[in-house]
Amino acid sequence: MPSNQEIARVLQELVDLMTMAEGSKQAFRVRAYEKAVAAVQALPGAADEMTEAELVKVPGIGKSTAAKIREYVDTGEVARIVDLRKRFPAEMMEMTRVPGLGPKTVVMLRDQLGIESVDQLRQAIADDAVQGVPGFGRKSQEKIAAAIERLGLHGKDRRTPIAEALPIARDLVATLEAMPEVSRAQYCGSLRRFRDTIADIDIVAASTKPVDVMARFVALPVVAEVIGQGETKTSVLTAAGLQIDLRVVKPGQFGAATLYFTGSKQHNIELRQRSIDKELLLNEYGLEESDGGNVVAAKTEADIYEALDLPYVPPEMREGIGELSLESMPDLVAVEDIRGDLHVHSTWSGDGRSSLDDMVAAAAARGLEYIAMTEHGEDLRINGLSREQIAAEKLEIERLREQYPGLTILRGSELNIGPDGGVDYDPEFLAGFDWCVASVHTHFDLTEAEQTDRVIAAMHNPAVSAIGHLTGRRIGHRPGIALNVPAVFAAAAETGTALEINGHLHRLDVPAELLLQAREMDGLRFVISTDSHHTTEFENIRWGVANARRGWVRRRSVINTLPLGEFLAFVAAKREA
Ligand code: DGT
Ligand code: CA
Ligand code: ZN
Repeated sequence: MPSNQEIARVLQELVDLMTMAEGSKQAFRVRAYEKAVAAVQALPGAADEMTEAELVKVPGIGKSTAAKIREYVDTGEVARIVDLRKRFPAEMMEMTRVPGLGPKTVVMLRDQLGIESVDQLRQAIADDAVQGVPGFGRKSQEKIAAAIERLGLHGKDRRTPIAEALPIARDLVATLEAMPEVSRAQYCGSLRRFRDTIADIDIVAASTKPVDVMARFVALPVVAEVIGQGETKTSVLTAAGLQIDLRVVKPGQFGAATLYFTGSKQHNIELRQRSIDKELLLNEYGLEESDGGNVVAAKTEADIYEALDLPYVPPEMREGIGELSLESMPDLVAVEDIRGDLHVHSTWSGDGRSSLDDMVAAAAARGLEYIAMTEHGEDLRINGLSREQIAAEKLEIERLREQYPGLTILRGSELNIGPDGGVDYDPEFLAGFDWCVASVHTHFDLTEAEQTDRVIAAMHNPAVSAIGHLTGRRIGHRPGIALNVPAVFAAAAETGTALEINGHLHRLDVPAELLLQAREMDGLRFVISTDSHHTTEFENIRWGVANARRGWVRRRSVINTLPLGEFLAFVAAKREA
């Protein structure tokens, strides 16, 4: 029953726990499990239907991993993980999210000072109790304290990155919908609005048998602890301490419930006010007449908006920031509009995990009209491509172009923006590429003025058609670089440089809050890309689009919704300017 995604997640937990146990990401067993995660994600069939012998035959899955997969499928648990969780509790694991805290340091903090959580570390730094511990000089203490604040990793305000929560919620919805008692299920709350971090997962299910549904829910392997179990609401915790609230409602009230629990609170308040003005009453059960209680709408969200004479508001826009005052909704970009993917890596890049042939085949199978292969530029150590490698890759691309006449394969590069705004190669060599995206991969600590200058300098390079993952943030792990955002947006519009909206769930970069700042700007153009390093990651286009929608990005400002000719004209316009 567990999906490949769920199994991959279990193995990923094993990777994280083993990293702690071995003290290094490079340890042999850590690498072995890491390979297995990728192998399971890439499996064409269902892993839970494979025998141990079949699993071992899959490249990347060893004997011990195969046994653990079967153990999980058969028992809903892996004994090794249960053991390791006792040694390294979730709160301790969370400490490794703080930049600068590797597994060895975390273990040392516990062994020497008894520090077992981010909260305790924060307190210890404040009390000046970490002096003398190697790696905790005055300067690094300040850095770590600042990172803890910025990442919101402490106290009741602790938030979980979307990359962790979304797969759990999607699996849970699929599991609930597969139950015979459940007619519909939907994750709601901040996750459905596509915030990049969430406090808890809110799920609504429609059923006439709530007691049965709750009983099945608390028995699922994802549930580590039950906080409260009732007929309409049950709250549980995952092993990582993430809270999940499940509400079961009658099928006829499903729309009213998902609307209410999707929020935001501010959006709900405004909807309720609007209802009162119409002598109606809105709550999680439905929209009814204030006198008499006749139900006007409840089954679907669309029914309720319509009854309030409002256009349907997409979940990503429900923040109470003016969306209910609009005459009509903006023509937001949608997944179906996307024709090309302009940020794609293969094993030619050191960190790519699928071959060029496989990446191109996957892009063609998805029906993409054009892609750009953007391997890392030579300045990126280990992962970058020399000019000779670029020349060799060119031959491969030419062969693939003949093999896939329906797909246009652009030859590109992901260039590295140096501290002064310079990029890889030289102008003549750069002119040979069809499309280049330039990104910040180093020097994250420069001042706002320095970062702004370097990004704008890169925009003035005619070969740079787009800026990749603008802030360089890793959600929940590394904050973005300091930037003068209005100045960067103005320069992008002026130079005809597109801003990438990176769909990787760890990045979602440009962040939606920044996109919202650009919603009145007319000249700015975006490109929504997956930054795929594996064939399965083309799927991330959904998340890039969702992030764009949360930032109110319209279809017409996204250049990879354009037919190929118009898209290439955008690239040419900057080069010829
Ligand atoms: P989170 O969990 O902090 O990431 O953000 P949300 O938006 O998921 O907030 P949460 O989980 O507290 O509540 C889920 C939704 O339920 C919220 O977006 C709107 C609705 N809701 C919760 N409390 C209230 C309330 O006091 N008034 C109204 N109108 N709606 C509420
Ligand atoms: Ca929530
Ligand atoms: Zn990059």
